[in-house]
Amino acid sequence: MKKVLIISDNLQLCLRTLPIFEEYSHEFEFDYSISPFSDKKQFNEKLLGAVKVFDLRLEADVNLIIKHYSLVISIHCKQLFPESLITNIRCINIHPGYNPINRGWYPQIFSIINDSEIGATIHEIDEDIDHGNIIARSFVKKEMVDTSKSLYDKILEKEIELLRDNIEAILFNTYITIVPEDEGNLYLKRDFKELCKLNLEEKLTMLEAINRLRALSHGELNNAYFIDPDTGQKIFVTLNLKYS
Ligand code: 0FX
Repeated sequence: MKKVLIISDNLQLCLRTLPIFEEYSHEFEFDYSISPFSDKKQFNEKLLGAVKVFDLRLEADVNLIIKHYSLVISIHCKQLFPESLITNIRCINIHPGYNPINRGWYPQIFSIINDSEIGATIHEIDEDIDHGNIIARSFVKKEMVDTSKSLYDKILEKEIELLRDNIEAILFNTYITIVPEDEGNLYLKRDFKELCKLNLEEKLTMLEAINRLRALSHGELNNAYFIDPDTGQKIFVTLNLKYS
């Protein structure tokens, strides 16, 4: 039986996609794995199985994957795939952005800031981040009332839908890819960190200010902050939006 490795650091998405893979368990054996920095105990409990840990910086781990698996599917795996892995096995990534418009870190945040289109993409992994040939992609509607969290939730649904619609073609390698139109935009974790620091002296229109704050509002998470001029302490800011 062909073995497929699913590698992830996002438990929520793993749990949501598990039934999609399970439908093919009579033809493929699926193993779940995580990165060394993810919580193994939590993944084991929720996925009800022995989750493996692979450190893709280690040659021994990469060689093990190459030896045992014929396909690797990244479901929000936060590790970079080394060249030896992507040249020896077909590796596929599910990305919470519309390639090549929103490559990289927390795409919905940058799509609100830049007012760019957003969606989800399934693509082959090449040597650059979220850059390989596209297997499937689809837009998600972004509304003025969206925060990072509400937009992210819509994107997760779209990722699941794309996976369900394309799982057979992915497993049996029967899809036709699209070459990304251009290099698009790539944002990194440090760009997000930079956005979070609010400069009280910065001049913005009200629209720009609202967009910055809703882009950085993600439920209870502490993202945007400014420094209290009186105490020097960090004050976190989140924005709540709703229609009347
Ligand atoms: O798994 P994931 O949804 O996705 C991230 C990247 O955005 C994605 O491009 C990459 N392919 C994948 C491997 O990692 O990330 P997360 O579970 O860490 O965060 C989910 C959302 O939560 C994120 O889009 C924004 C929000 N968030 C998360 C943290 C940790 C914040 O707003 N602030 C935070 O500090």
